[in-house]
Amino acid sequence: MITLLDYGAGNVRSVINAVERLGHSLKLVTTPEDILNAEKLIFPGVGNYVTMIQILNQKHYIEPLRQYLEADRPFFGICLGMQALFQGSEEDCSANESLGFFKGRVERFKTDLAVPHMGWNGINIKQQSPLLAGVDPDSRFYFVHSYHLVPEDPSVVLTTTTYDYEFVSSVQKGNVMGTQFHPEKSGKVGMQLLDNFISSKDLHATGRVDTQGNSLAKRVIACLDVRSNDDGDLVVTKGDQYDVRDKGNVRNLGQPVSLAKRYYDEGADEITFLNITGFRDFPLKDMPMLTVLEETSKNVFVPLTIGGGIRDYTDSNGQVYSALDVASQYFRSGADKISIGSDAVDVAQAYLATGQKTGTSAIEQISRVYGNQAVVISIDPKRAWVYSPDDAKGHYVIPSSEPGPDNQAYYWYQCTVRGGRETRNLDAVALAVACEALGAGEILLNCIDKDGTNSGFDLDLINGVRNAVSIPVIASSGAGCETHFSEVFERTDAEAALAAGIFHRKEVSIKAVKDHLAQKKIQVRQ
Ligand code: 1PR
Repeated sequence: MITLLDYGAGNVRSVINAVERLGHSLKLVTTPEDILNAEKLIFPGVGNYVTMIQILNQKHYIEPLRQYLEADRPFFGICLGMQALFQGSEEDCSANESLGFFKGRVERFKTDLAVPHMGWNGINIKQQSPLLAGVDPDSRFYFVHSYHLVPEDPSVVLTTTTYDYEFVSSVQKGNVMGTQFHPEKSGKVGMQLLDNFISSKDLHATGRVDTQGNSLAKRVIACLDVRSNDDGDLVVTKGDQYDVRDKGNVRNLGQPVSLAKRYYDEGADEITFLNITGFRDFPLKDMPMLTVLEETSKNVFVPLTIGGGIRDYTDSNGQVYSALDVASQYFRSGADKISIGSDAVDVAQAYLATGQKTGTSAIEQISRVYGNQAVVISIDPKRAWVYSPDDAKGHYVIPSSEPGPDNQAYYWYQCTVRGGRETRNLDAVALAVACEALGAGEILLNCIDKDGTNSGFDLDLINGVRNAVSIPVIASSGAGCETHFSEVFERTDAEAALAAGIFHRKEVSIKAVKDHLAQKKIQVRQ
């Protein structure tokens, strides 16, 4: 029997699903005594360090956890669950008490690379441990964090990982261990590691080693635009420049849950669901997307992002739901990240107009509770043509290689809301910068002009946004063949590339994309 410490934030469903998939039953901690009675304890932590430590203190879990750890009983901390074992974090300026089992602190990445460190990275193994039995030293695991450990005692280091510099990515002392990466999101190799923790009778490390692992891979993401078709069934659809109808009917390209499973099996590094009519249908009303997430997360052990309809909402009975309520439901149902589209434009416009952060916007609230790595901004820009840069003062303007519809020589990337139906006087670069300042952790950069065209990614747009922010950017819209992926990674600094149509129509497989990238010497997870 595995005991899971769920302090109520982040996606613990994935860990539950992974443990159950491995054939074990699981008990959730609901009282401090449950900790002391555990045989093996897993503590998955995602999100915000301050929130986590506050909750552990409020629930009176600190003392029993300390007793459990001091007795050298089996403990596995994941991400924040490992960071909690140390004495404190740069993220937390309050007087809250951490577990302090290991000496050392948690510090923010100091690098010019994108922070959060997000994606599939390798491990350099420093100790032989039953936890890593059967794990190929060339494996990559899924990381998502802005802070990393700085232990005082080097003998507790189990693995390190390189992201600009080498940092500690897992620790072990006796039966107490933890990983910065997420085994429950790391596909088969992650399942192996979890199984090792659960099944090994003796977990003690057996000696020093020194292996060199892989570096961070570029991510290939499959995107599923989801909506109800005209018969009311939830389907994956795909448009051309956001028009998803063909002869008046919504195109049906498959069922969301089975398609997501197919992409996981084919090697997708992440799966993104966009509820494309979320702007008009309140997501918590009949909750079909929650069911999609619940079902998908039972079989898919890579990160899941969900977008559409994340905003404050008042229903016909006057009941008020905050964007945080909506996001919390999504996280509880198995999402690792939520993506905000229309609401982010409204929030950014208000912020840019006043220069004031209210602290109450969806971006700020959700990132405060779940961490900024969990908040993706989905941008839907459309080219706005102008004759001269002076016609678009204050915007990021591009000289066009082809003349515009009325012979214009320039364009800028105008933000839209409601699935491209409304435009705003705000450009995509300014939106991305404002959202980063408000607490977003990643940008999903679509382009309406390119969507569904198979003509390649919009490299000017991607460079404009990527060079203006320090958070990861996912290039999206326009992928038509394998070379478009190598082009976007060679000619921009995008951390990930997303496609929909070519995967749904089976024109190009995820494996073919990855084989091509590997041949071009671009790091990918195979
Ligand atoms: O505004 O917070 O409710 O979120 C709505 C979400 O739905 C946004 O993320 C928005 O991008 C998305 N959305 C709204 N309408 C559409 C539509 O297509 N009519 N889909 C839509 C956006 C764009 C990409 C697409 C890529 C790759 N889809 O996700 O998958 O362009 O396509 P390709 O590889 O086939 O070219 P809110």
